[in-house]
Amino acid sequence: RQLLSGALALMGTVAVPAFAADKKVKPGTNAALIVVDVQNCFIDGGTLPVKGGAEVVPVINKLAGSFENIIVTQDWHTAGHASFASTHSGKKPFDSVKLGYGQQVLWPDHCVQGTDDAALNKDLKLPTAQLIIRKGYHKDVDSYSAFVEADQKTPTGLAGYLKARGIKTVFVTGLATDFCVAWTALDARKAGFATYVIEDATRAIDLNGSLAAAWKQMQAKGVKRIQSSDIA
Ligand code: VGL
Ligand code: ZN
Repeated sequence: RQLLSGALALMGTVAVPAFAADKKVKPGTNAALIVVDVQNCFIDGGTLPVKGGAEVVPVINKLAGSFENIIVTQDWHTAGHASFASTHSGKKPFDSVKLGYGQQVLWPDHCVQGTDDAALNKDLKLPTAQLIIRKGYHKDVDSYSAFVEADQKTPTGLAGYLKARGIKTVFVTGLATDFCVAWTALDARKAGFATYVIEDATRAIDLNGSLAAAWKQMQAKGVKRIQSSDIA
């Protein structure tokens, strides 16, 4: 019995560090950090604040040091955009409506092109970011995803850009977990990228169970759910 417990104790000491080391992910030169919509609109004081949105900023600033390639996105709507409740008579924010391409959640007016509300949050410090990609700028089509608009066919150009640069793996962060982060991660998988979402570098809107549904879909499509502490 003594021998057995000794062996188990030894296995324990060996197994724990090996498992932890296995779990750390080191982003290589062919990996990119995608920072989704860390804009004033989605942070307290903005037009569509995400609970705890400001808390992702220091996490993302720190993660940036582990990446050679960083892409930033901005939700960038026209005034009177189709995703705004105010555009549809009798509708209020968080209602939904059927548009040409399918069901659309309606939001407060937010992230209007060129406004301070649509600017990147001033505490976000990403001097090494290489591309800022804007989305949602077609008046009649929303775009949660940084890759493809809500019509499911109009590309933003991001997949082509990443492929042209030899990027194979993307790590998605930002706001909001269950909308723009999830749709971006799902489309990254569709485009053939290995895809991670760094959970503590995101915050969710969580509308009618949308957060749990988003994780379920992402996990079904092979998106890996990790924490910033898992990045080497
Ligand atoms: C977003 C709702 C509307 C997001 C953008 O960035 O997740 N959510 N527009
Ligand atoms: Zn939007």
